[in-house]
Amino acid sequence: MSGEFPDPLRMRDGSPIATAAEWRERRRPELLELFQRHMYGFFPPAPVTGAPNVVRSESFLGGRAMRKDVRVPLGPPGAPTLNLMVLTPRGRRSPLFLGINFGGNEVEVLAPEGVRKNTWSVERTLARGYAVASFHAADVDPDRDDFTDGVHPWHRPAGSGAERGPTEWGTLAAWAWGLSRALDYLEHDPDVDARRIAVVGHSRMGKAALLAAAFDERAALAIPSQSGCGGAAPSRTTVGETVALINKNFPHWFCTAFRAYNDTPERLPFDQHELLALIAPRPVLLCNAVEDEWANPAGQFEMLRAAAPVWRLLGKEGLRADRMPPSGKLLDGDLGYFIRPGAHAMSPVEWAAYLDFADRHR
Ligand code: GTR
Repeated sequence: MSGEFPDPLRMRDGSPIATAAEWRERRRPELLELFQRHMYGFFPPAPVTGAPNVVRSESFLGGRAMRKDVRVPLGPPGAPTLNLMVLTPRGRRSPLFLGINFGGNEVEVLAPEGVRKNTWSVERTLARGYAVASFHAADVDPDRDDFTDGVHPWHRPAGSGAERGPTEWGTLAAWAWGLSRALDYLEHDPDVDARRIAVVGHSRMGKAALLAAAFDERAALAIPSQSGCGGAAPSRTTVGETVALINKNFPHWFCTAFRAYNDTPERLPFDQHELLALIAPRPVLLCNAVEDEWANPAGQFEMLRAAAPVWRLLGKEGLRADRMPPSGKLLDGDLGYFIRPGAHAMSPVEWAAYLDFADRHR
């Protein structure tokens, strides 16, 4: 492992982690706590709510698939509701891609390929035997520095004051928690193979997808796409977006305690390879675009290298290569990597890579 990043197989007190049981019982819980305390804020528990409500169930794509729209409550009566759209190939229980959209279920996810910058390749995904489920980010929390809207006011820690406390959850944690609420529903959907749910997302939604998969072991596979800083890219870097810049431009994404590391990310008690490692032994695919230096594609590959010892400790192969694969070629394995030519966007090219990777891990 490169010496500049903390050793994932060493406790904060310096003691080594030598067995899979020690990883699960000691190091994984320690990292879950540290990431919440210093970066994303603490997740509230799953809410006690009424039952999800299927408000639409109809044939889709000329009968080849089904569309269900499900309202998933995110708290007590009056709290926001997730409008989860679930598209399933007809006639069989299917593995599924779950992700948050920026623009709305209809506007973004159902748009034909190529119409919008971010594409979901729904027809192709269904034709390859996968279901797709998505909801709009604002259902959980609108993307602005305002903690009076979204789910936050419904899940404040006991005794909190008017201001957001230093370790109270930010918007990325809220989005990730929303993905877990979607999983609560999807686990019981008879058209979905709940043991094979991949969590996907582009850019800020890729950060949320990675965080959700790290914390929620029901996600079988994680595909953070061009997730960058606060996602799969290192905080200890001078390439692309930095901790100081992300906290300045998006003050609501993280807990306010994270700002203490703006100029000293090397003081963080972890780096993002350890967020990846929380997913082990489940597979992860990092996707990038050559022109999207802001998301630090090379730094993300370094994070895979630094995370790989955890997969190996858990009896997996780890990372199959020492170098990034050439543009357009999928590096398969427990720790996958894909980079394509072009700029920041979720294009049909990455969807094809998501599908190929998922096929190999079915
Ligand atoms: C950028 C931000 C990135 C990334 C991106 C996106 O402005 O700096 O961290 O999340 O937005 O979500 O498209």
